[in-house]
Amino acid sequence: MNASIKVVLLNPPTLEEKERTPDIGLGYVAASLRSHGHDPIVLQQEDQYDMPAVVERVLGFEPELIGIKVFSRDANVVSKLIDMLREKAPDIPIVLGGPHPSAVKPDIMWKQFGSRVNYIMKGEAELSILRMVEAMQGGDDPALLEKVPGLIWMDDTGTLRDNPTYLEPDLDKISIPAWDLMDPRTYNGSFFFWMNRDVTAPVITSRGCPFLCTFCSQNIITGKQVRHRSIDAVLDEMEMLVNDYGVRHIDIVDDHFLLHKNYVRDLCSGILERNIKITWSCGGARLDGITADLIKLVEKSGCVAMAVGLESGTDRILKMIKKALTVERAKKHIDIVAKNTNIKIMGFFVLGFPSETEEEIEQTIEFARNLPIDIATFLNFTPFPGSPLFDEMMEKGWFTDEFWLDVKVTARTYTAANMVPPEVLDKLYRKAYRRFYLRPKKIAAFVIDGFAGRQSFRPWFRRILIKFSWRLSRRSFKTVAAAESQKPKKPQEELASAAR
Ligand code: B12
Ligand code: SF4
Repeated sequence: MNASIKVVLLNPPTLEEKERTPDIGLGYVAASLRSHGHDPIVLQQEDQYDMPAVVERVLGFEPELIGIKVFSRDANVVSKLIDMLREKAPDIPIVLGGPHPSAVKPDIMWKQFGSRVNYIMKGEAELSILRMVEAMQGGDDPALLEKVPGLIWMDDTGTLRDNPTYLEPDLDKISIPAWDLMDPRTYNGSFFFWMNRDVTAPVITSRGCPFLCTFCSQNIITGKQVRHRSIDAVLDEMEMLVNDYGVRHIDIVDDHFLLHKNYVRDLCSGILERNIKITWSCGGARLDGITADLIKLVEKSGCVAMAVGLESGTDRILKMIKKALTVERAKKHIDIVAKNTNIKIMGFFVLGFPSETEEEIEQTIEFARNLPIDIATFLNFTPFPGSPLFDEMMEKGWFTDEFWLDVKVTARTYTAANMVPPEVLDKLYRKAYRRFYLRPKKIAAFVIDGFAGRQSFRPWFRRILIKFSWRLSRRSFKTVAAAESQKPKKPQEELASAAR
């Protein structure tokens, strides 16, 4: 056994939306380190964008290794963070991991970060982080570096090496996330912004996705082969979260939960048999195999909401992005859920794919409007590294390698010949939200759900009410202030305002 080291694992501060739940990826890496006697700390920086404070916080733990999770959208922030850490603590080794290093081509990753960090790792990291620490403690002996799955490194001959990644086939062999290092009670709710604020924890039941949607880069991390945890392992974790951390709601964050009918049936039956008192939701749900019986069981076991990737309202785009779905089938699936349950459905739609026309975007908006879904989330198409569409667009020269060092997922920062212009997309984006939400049916549903105190809408409703009353009070304050200013002033007030 090698000497124990203190490791700070963190995600960087972000300028975009704030996370609400613990990051299980970091939790898994931490659990693996601890299972081998190391001393990890998990820091999530979602509450601040104060770089010097983050640097101070990290260094305050006196780490012997700093591990940073990098989403592509955070590449630029991470770059700055590294420079600041290096300035204050040039000798503490830094390792990067997560989606961005996994997705970006190794030479580009090396060019962007290679000279400033010690290790860059692709893919799932439970095994590789342990091997990396061994290599570090062994003075970066090339024989040890070669054994680190997913490591991108420069060998003595100056050749850039890109070790193959390792996907553990038996997920039950992986320790569950280090929940005590990211206590769900200290986070503020669910991934679903419109969901409850009960104590929530994310759980994964499987890794990997067999689909090949061309806008998605999921399989660069978890692969195409689906690996399930055993039902008992998942139920044990759920029970532990309820009993030890007061968790009341679970977000299943698999890539495509609900796809494997037998697994879903067994899991739901298990929740009921063990009488685990939770509500749950799932993101990335694929409804391909859904039946009325199964969805009723899903609801009975506590499911209150699901997010479904519907992407487009035209078959041409669905085919182009290889979604393995048609508009008609998507509608049929959604109808099965809506007719048989009260599960809230959140549809995800993407606007502005390459070659998509204005008319096609309008069709997607109308498609969303006509579906029996509760929430629609419209996203501007963003080319993520590691996705086939990204590669295609790079080949066409629509952006450069440096693209992700200066991008926000919410804004189009490149120009491409066959895409609707950014200003038109922006207009359609706003129109999509207006058309979907500003209808008597939707407004009434929110009001009824809000007053009925249905938990899934309670926090959002409360927020709207607070905003509304704040606006009202400001308006009445302004009205009073305006009326006051119209009143004839007393002589001394006249003087005071003239002196201002
Ligand atoms: C659940 C999920 C979410 C959740 C939770 C995110 C989170 N904090 O983990 C929510 C809904 C919040 C979310 C949000 C977003 N997501 Co998301 N998400 C996923 C999803 C479906 C599963 C992630 C997961 O839990 N996997 C299971 C765990 C075990 O894996 P993991 O977190 O990746 O961690 C492993 C490795 O990455 C690695 N690792 C992780 N951290 C570290 C750190 C170090 C130091 C090391 C060495 C290794 C390492 O080891 C871990 C254990 O094996 C993935 C798809 C996928 N399969 O990866 C997309 C995915 C990661 N998301 C993606 C995106 C784009 C986003 C958003 C930017 C979406 C947006 N708003 O536009 C945001 C950004 C969130 C952020 N933190 O910045 C992309 C990332 C693409 C990219 N190159 O950046 C993915 C790949 C999907 C896609 N579209 O292709 N997401
Ligand atoms: S969008 Fe969903 S179904 Fe398609 S590849 Fe990505 S995770 Fe799989």
